[in-house]
Amino acid sequence: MARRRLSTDALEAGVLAGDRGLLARAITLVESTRAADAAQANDLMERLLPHTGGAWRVGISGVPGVGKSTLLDALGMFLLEQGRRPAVLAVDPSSALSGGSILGDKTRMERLASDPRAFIRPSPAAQTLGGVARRSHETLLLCEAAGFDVVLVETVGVGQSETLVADLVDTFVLLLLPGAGDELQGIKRGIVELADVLAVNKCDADRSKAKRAALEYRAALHYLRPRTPGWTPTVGLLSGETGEGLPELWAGVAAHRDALQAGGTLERQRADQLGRRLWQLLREGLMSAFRGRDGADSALAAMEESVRSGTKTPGRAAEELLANFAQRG
Ligand SMILES: Nc1nc2c(ncn2[C@@H]2O[C@H](COP(=O)(O)OP(=O)(O)OP(=O)(O)O)[C@@H](O)[C@H]2O)c(=O)[nH]1
Ligand SMILES: [Mg+2]
Repeated sequence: MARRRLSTDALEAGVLAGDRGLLARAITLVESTRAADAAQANDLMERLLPHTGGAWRVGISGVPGVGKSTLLDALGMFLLEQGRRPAVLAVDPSSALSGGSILGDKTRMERLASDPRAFIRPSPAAQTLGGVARRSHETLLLCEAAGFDVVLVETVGVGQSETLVADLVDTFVLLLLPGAGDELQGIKRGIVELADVLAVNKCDADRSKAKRAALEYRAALHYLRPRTPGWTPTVGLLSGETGEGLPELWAGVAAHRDALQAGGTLERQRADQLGRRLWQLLREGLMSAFRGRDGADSALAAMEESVRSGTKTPGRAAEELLANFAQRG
């Protein structure tokens, strides 16, 4: 689908005016992998930089099926009622199947998707890195420049995505399932450690089970070090479907926000995130420069084969490849 390229002026003005169509075009630009687009995207981001930073950035995570999309719809509507302007960056698991153009998830965020005051940007799960879209950081900033004052970032809970999303947002909300408390013994421990606000979702289905899970998580959290100094993560009961526990969930987010703002922690956290973003982009850029040279693929494949068959050490192979890269620039 070849569309006329929009000028940076037009995109800048459109985003600043809060035009959702032009915001979507700007996001498509920053997501593009073409070199010409990347240059324009950097220009645009630089111009918009003074208009960013104004939103509260909230990550919503949890295992597939925990109810993230259902909650985002309810939370988005709740925020609209409070006069906020929410934007949602969603990861859409279903659109991976259809090639990613149509928002299968819109059925789960029906109310919010049809409200002209809100903005939803889906990313097909297939195009994400560990459940976080490649350009979520920039997309989030674009939403801020467009005047959205709460940006909700959904991620599929597949392990590494939580670390990535914690690098992106101010407050990290983790949804849990009732009866899944024993997950704490295993891999989820590291994820729970990152969470600022936790909620046992689907409490409408089995309240006593949900209550028990919340107690277990609360007890376990005592042994974990909170991400924000002076903040004790909260564990509430929630139903994205009935809306029960929603005001309490948001109150938890607001309280965490206050804790972050006290003592300049928020500024430091955002500065750290920017620093890490630079390194991330550098790594990405170096890798693509490394792989993008003529004949790089076959040279790499040959070298890898030598390493796999034991005729070359990995160290020597890396040394030779890097020397070659440095020489040819
Ligand atoms: N009983 C109950 N069911 C819920 C609730 N929230 C979501 N569900 C159901 O759980 C299923 C998954 O909900 P989603 O909102 O799509 O969950 P998700 O976490 O976005 O799932 P993925 O995007 O696939 O990772 C759906 O069938 C929902 O109807 C809830 O609060 N209570
Ligand atoms: Mg979902």
